[in-house]
Amino acid sequence: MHWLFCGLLVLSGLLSLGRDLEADQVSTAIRLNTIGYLPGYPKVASIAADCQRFSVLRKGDNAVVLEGIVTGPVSNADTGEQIYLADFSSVIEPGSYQLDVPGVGRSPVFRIAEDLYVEPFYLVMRGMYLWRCGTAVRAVYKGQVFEHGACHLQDAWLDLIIRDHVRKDGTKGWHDAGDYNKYVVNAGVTVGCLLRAWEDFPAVSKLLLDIPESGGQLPDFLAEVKWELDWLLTMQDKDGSVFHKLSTKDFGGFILPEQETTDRYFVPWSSAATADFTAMMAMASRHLRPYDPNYAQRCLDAAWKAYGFLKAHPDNHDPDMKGVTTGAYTTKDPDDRLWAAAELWEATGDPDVLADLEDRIRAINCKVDIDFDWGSVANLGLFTYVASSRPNREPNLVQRVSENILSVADQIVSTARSHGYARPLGSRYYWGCNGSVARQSLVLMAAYRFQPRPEYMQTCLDAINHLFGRNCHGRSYVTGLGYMPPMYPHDRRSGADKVVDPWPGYLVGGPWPRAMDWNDVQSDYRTNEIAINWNAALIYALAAFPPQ
Ligand code: 9MR
Ligand code: 9MR
Ligand code: ZN
Repeated sequence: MHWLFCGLLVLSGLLSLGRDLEADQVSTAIRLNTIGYLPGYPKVASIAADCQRFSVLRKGDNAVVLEGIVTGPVSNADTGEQIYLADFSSVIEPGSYQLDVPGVGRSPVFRIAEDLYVEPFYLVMRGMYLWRCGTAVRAVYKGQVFEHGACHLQDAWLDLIIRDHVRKDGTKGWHDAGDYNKYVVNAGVTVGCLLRAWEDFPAVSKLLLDIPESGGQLPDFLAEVKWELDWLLTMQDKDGSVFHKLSTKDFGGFILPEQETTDRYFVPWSSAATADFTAMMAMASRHLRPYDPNYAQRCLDAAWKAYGFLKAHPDNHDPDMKGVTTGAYTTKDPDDRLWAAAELWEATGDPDVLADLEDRIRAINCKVDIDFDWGSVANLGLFTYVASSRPNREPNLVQRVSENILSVADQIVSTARSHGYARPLGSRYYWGCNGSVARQSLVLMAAYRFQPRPEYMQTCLDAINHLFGRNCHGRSYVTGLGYMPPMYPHDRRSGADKVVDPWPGYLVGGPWPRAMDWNDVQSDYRTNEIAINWNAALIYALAAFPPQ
């Protein structure tokens, strides 16, 4: 079966799971992936309560399919809990199950299935479509309608660029997060992760997204990314530089986007935005060329122009925000410039760009980051560099980067193994850390391509398991999916519409500063917002596990 089928799946099968069980039997002390498990992979639950035995019950007839003894306890430093582990990897028969732990209770119902991630992958990617700006969007999920009208059609004013009240087209793109602004730097890591998924996992090309472009020239996945690229192309100034963001002066209220009519402005350029733009456009040109060569050429021309500007302006240049107080996304540019050179070289084979890239790789001593986000995109460049089939790379550099990818992946594996909830990021908690947990899958999969060790794939699944419920909250961190998902994300659409449930398919930022510090309340933008860079990382992780 392929992603192809996901549009056809009857969602109600999955959704009814939560309903037919006695709510009072469920113990959130039993923490596992509440979506479920792929048959051929390890299955381990973390139990934060005293226990000895467990059994796995099949839903429907309550047959005991496995009885086992827990191991532990291990003391989990970041939550201060004593954690017991229940390993039920030997259960491989597809079906719906619950863990029963005498003296503790039952876990939420979960599935074992080959097609486990078909629906989550669809829903989380469709979340990107629902983030579209400059158009009306609509989705029906669990019988509820999520929709808004065409928004921000006046994007945007040039006052902060040319001091005249003049409008230039800046429509389309995705809203960044729970707010409706559009930021080039955060688009960078987002588009980078999505196009990396496109490149790494061929099954992605089969995904049907039910978007207006479906059935057209581009596969749906690329068509969705192109909505963002169309906007990004409007962010380049005539000289090749790229505006840092497009935004209202201050954050607006919790209204639907079409009701937000406050003026929005192009905000002056930054070198990081210009470099990320270069990388995105070069990468896009490569992947869109087979489907739309004219558009691909436009992307490549834009990338060269931005790169030329960067060459002429070699110093880091932070944006002059001109009093615009919304998301800052300021970041030093060396990592962005490295990624830009990597993608432009991969797209063109240009020897000068390769020289620039290899200088930059030497300058960071071939360092691979164990986690990364919008402020540190060197990994994206390094992955492209080592995966390339182009000639003339310096063998010693390729070797060192490859070794570093492997050793960092090994560290991620061992970090997950020593954590009570197998969290591949260990005890690091910060704004958006759920996105980073998902994004570690890019490092693991880069390593897997050199050395197909099963633990790299298993640790990708640890990341997914964590986000869907094997965490100290025992809840899914993704709206609309799994057990007790977030109900009150910091999302202006979800807060403003009349539907009780939040818009589905969105990963919330996650707990910090401590493991327990997540609050499912709308005002908590520090832990309970949603954002394109976090979803894109989860999309990458889920794309790694299409049905076999
Ligand atoms: O709603 C804003 C959210 O999207 C941002 O991530 C966050 C941090 O930049 O800021 C939020 O806006 C808040 C503002 O910073 C402070 N006053 C309350 C605003 C709404 O919650
Ligand atoms: O994801 C961003 C996080 O890494 C930063 O620490 C935080 C504060 O600068 O900002 C986050 O990004 C927010 C952005 O500034 C505005 N839109 C919502 C983003 C997610 O909260
Ligand atoms: Zn909009």
